[in-house]
Amino acid sequence: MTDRHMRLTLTLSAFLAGLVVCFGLIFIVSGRMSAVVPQTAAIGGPFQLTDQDGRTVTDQDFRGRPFLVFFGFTHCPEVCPTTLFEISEILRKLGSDANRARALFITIDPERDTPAVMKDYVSSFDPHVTALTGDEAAIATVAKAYRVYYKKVPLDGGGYTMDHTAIVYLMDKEGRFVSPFSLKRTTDAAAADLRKHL
Ligand SMILES: [Cu+2]
Repeated sequence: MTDRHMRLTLTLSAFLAGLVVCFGLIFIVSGRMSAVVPQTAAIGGPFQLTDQDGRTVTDQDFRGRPFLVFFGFTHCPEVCPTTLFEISEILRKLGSDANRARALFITIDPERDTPAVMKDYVSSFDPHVTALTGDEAAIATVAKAYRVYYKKVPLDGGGYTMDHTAIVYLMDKEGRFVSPFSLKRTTDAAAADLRKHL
């Protein structure tokens, strides 16, 4: 092989390698898009639940306001209270604009989380947090709509705890899913993000 041939071969193989990388990337990107888009579009949906004052509430009651949605339970030792505390801080940062937003805390433990229990629990958090409960079927429906996993786990000493998805969802004014709402940032940054959707 002459030097010139050698160079040509090298150039050609570099070009081919480049092509493979390009197509590979397109494949990965398009593969991911098709996996992500239908899922995000399918998060959320209609629900009919009971708030902490015993009133029947549906998704339509939140139209016109962006809202955060978090599923949990009042007996949760750490994740739920921490998350609700952080959401409360964000709502407080919004000042009077918080009236134009909402945060929904939906129980995945309706057996223990009656409206009265929920009312007592959310009284420790920002007043713009609405606590929602319902019968087993209504909770199963809303959890499925938000693709939330939950499971009862028996405890050694009797009783039980709950395993559950701990994602905070951001929904826009029309009740459409925007994105997961990250709490792993400053309160200011999270409040600014929420404010964009008012
Ligand atoms: Cu929890």
